[in-house]
Amino acid sequence: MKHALIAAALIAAFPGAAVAAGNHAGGHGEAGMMAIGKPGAAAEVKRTVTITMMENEEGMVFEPSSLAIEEGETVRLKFVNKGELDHEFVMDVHEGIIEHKALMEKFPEMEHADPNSIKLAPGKTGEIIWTFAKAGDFGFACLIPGHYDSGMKGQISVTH
Ligand SMILES: [Cu+2]
Repeated sequence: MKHALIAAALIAAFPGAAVAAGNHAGGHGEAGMMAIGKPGAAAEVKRTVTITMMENEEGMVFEPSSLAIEEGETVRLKFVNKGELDHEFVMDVHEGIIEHKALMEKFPEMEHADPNSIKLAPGKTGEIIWTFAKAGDFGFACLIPGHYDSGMKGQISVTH
């Protein structure tokens, strides 16, 4: 309910916000398909990558901060929040991340339940199984205000 109200407020405030807050599925035909791919099936997983979220002396980081994936590959992304703060992971095209970051700064309470994102409290673990259907350069980030600017961002390179 809270989310619906915020969404309505966003759409009222920014006519373009529905696109930024949505799943970017529009116009691509296949349900759930984003430029970066779509939720994958566990049976298709060939590889597991563990991504740690944490704070360190320099700021906040993802470890590793870059992923190299083959087009069409389904990967189990496992997340461990080893920090003392909540962190999240959102993956998207770079423009999508920048738009979403601006929205989060305006509406810091915004929660997302998009399949391409996960938010973890300190000490928690989670996973996303994802099919990187198309080649391209993508990004990931923690969009909790201040975290991206402290270093919580990375790159996903999907190649043929
Ligand atoms: Cu964070």
